[in-house]
Amino acid sequence: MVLRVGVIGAGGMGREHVSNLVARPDVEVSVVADINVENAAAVAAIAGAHTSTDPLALVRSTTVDAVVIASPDETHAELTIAAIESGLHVFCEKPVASTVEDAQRVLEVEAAAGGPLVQVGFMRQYDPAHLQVFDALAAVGRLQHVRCVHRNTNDQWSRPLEVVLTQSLIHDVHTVRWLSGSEFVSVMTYVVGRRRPVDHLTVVGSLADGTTATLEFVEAAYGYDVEIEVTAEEGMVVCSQPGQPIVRQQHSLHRFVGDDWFGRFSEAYRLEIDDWVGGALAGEVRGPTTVDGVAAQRVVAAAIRSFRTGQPEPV
Ligand code: ISE
Repeated sequence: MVLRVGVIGAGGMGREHVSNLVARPDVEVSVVADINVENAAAVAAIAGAHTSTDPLALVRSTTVDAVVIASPDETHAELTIAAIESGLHVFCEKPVASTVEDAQRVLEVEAAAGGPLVQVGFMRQYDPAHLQVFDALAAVGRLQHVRCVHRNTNDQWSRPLEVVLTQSLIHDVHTVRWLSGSEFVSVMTYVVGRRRPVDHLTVVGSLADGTTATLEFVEAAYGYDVEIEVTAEEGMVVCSQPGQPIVRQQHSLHRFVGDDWFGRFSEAYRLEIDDWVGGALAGEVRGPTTVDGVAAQRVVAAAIRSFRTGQPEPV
């Protein structure tokens, strides 16, 4: 069987997903929709697909079995709901919605449609280096603390706290939930904002099983760098950029740090979309679900409240 896929959003993520989808013999990317006609045409050309400027018409058409939603964040909830109502399998980029209420609405519509149909793009859990951390945790006893450090290259970006949390730090929220198998119960937010609303962000959290977590984010000047450090009762597990040698030379020690998430997580993007296609063809969802999307959005909402009140806030 061939899965006929429509792709909504022809920006960087739409392009990445189409490039991975065309490598599969069991997928036909039939339509790429974007309000920007040139972007739609450029990404559609990778797959020999048609183009559209009307994403809602795409999800309501009978020419696709499944849809990838990689449009701007604020469109995710409405498009995902429309796709579920059309009976399509959905891969929705994170966040599944911009607010807890909208994420919850997606979950309700999905439940009313008879079960999970949506995989959410929390791709860290497909990254080989993250998976090595996950596997290594089995041998180090109960977790005490998870530290995630997330450095974007986009030094020139100036995003408000709400956007940094829903676009970037939400990945680390999911990483902590996935690695610990536990839920955040409260969070406290600290922001350094001297040159822009958020220069540096730290969210300190406590989880239901007693583990604590620090989630740190910065728009870094030097490169895209994502690290995890887990402290457990019998040892520690540390993960950083994979596949780059450490070079000692002329009284210094070097390791290459890349530019962006496309390079750092290319394998994770490939593996997550493979898993989604396999699930959609089998009529199931195998990766992160809307339940994960709602849970992460609740942590984000509490982190925003904590910044406003200056107090720890329950999730
Ligand atoms: C971006 O939208 C992503 O999803 C990247 O994975 C993340 O690292 C980055 O901070 C976000 O802006």
